[in-house]
Amino acid sequence: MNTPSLLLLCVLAARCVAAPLPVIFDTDMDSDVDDVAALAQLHVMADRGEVELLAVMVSGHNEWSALCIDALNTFHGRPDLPIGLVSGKRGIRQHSHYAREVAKAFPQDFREKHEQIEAAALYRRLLAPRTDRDVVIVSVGDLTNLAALLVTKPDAHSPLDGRALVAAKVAHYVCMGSRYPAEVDPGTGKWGNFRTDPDSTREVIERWPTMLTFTGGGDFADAMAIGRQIVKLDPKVWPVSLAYRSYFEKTKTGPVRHTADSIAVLVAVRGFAPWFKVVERGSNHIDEIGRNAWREEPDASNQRYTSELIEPSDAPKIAALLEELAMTPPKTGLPAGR
Ligand SMILES: [Ca+2]
Ligand SMILES: [Ca+2]
Repeated sequence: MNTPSLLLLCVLAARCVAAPLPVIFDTDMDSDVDDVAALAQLHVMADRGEVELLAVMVSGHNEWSALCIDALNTFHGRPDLPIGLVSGKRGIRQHSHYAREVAKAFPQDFREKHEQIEAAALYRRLLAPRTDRDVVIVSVGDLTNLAALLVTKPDAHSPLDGRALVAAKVAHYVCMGSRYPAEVDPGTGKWGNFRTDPDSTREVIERWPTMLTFTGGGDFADAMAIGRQIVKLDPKVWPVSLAYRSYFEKTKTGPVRHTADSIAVLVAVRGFAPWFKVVERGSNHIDEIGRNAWREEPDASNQRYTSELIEPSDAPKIAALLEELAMTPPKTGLPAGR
């Protein structure tokens, strides 16, 4: 082979290796524990070159959530990863059975070393300099931060308002929330990510300008529950193990927990194939208390959901994959001397 064709081959080969997917993770990191496994999975995918983790946003007012996130980020070798905080009166405070425990047991310096920045401002700062419409947002908590982002005004980072900035820079938003095709619980419980802040939920879903994929919870995520292997890890070494142990102990549940947030991460990074059935036609409607119903009409071409497996018998296989990802040691190695 002559030199020019060898060069061409090299260029083509380089192009075939996909660039890491730039991801912003927006989490409540409070009431439920599946956020911990989901964040661990994103870090492992970043270690493997699948993902470039740009930041983590906290969607609720629990004072331990950001510290817990920083402890997880530090464990995975990303101690300085930016963390954005919820702002305004819409964000709610939910109790956590693990965030304080993880924040106190593992190294983190969120209060001492990190910029205390509102999530909407951090979104703007991260999105503005992107050169392609390539960022993927995964929300596995309340939609409070994203509603705040959409109504931001032009600033020093960008002449675009929030919605235009999202339209220009965000390729895809994957939203873990509620159940499909509809959630019908008449109670007033604030659960499932949509009912916690219904106004923000409605605004985001009605106004989101790019592709929006919903992933469901309930039986769908229960079928892929994990935790049996995670809790076998040493909780003095592994924050994910401490989080799941603490959650199971305090809620008197276990030995497994659903993977709603992990499924959202998997879909965002690796897509639907070969497991997840997709419903393209229709759009998601949110009532006054935050219950959703998927309606075939009107069709929103940018909205779709998955809440069912193509082959239900694949559930254990997917659960095993999710648990293995959450238990993969950081590329930087396990912390020494603990
Ligand atoms: Ca830190
Ligand atoms: Ca969550």
